[in-house]
Amino acid sequence: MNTGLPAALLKDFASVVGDGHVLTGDAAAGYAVDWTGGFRGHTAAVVRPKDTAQVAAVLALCHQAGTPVVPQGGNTGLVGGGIPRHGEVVLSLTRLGRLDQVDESAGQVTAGAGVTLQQVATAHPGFDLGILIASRDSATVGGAVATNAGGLRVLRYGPMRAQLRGIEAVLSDGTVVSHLAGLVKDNTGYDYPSLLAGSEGTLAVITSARLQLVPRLPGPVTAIIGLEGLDGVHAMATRAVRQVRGLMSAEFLTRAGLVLLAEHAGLPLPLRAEVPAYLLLEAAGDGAGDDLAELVGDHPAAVGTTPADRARLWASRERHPEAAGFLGTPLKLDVSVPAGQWVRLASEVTAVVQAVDPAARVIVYGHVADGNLHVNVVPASPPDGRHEQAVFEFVASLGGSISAEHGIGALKARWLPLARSDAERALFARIRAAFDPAGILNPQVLPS
Ligand code: 2HG
Ligand code: ZN
Repeated sequence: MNTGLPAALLKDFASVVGDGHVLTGDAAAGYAVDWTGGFRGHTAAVVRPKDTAQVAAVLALCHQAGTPVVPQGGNTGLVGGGIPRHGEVVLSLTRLGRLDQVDESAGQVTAGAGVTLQQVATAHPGFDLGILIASRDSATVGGAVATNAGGLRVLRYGPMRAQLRGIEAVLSDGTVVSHLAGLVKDNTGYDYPSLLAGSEGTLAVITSARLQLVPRLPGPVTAIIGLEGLDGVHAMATRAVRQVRGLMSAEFLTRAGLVLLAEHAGLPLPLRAEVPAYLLLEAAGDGAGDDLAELVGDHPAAVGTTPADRARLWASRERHPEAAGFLGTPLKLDVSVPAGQWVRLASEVTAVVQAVDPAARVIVYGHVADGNLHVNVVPASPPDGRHEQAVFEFVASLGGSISAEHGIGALKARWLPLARSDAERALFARIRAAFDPAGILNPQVLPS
């Protein structure tokens, strides 16, 4: 078989990780496509090391051969950052599954890059992971750090970078750097763990992370509230942030998305009332239920306190990313604007998209307390960049960012100049060259 890589290199990979962990041909195909089907690549080989030493040895081989590498975690990304679109070798980190015991004194844990977020969240009955994302059963620690994942509780705990207390990583030449003590106070030079958070596999390959956990709060309450319009959602979300003790999440969803989920996935609508806009709120700890009840007043609402009821309510939100997929292959545009501007973005973005593609379908939802909306577009015209251009220019005009929590990846690389100045991108290039002078790590992602 012609794999496009020297046979000797494949043999060398196999001598590091074992024959069974160098995948080629059909066995490699699943690693070359994302879950939306929107990003398809090809790879000569998927290499699956089991520990840091093997990652280092594989990278040293790639470095020597000048072979480009795409690091990949649970392959749940939405911007093509982990897909070998140009035939790169895939370095799959899912076997780095070591999860240490939770350090109860520090409330921290050290987890291998391949540990799933759900495994971290359930590692100890008294602690939780501050990050909650729908793909938590597949998404891994390494990928979540590399993309600085956000999700459903950022308003309370911040993104993945805020949970990070230390990192172990391998540079592109195979050098291991490790800083995992987890000290809260540690002013001993550059904070490279923080720099690797959000670097999208372009600076180093993360093999392990030291994570700060959060106390698991008792008595979580979830509510979905029906509202007349987006201004109502904004007003209630703003009040919730100020008034609801223990607020964890404030999520906006539309009837359009819920109707698609009802039609295609049989998911029941959360409320009997026919309302255009919904706000999901979750709070936990003392007084959470009372505060939520007071806020909701006599608006139509469904409230859940048992795990089953809460899961049912959360399904309406967590399955929202699937909705647009029932209409075609969606473009997933994750953007943020200043908090006061999200209503304008959400109300006008469909018209902005339809100005360049009149029959395009648009579903909008997201993390409103963070000003972060997910604009899911199902194009009718060829997806030639016109949709991104229209949305990103609109977002930039509102003072927003073209990537809130999913990264730049391959999808948005062209539009980075909308978000970052020439001087900033020149600095990015210098940082990148310092970490990876050979330029073999995810070369097509986040180019500067
Ligand atoms: C979410 O908030 C995720 O559900 C995915 O960030 C968003 O699929 C999307 O566009
Ligand atoms: Zn999101």
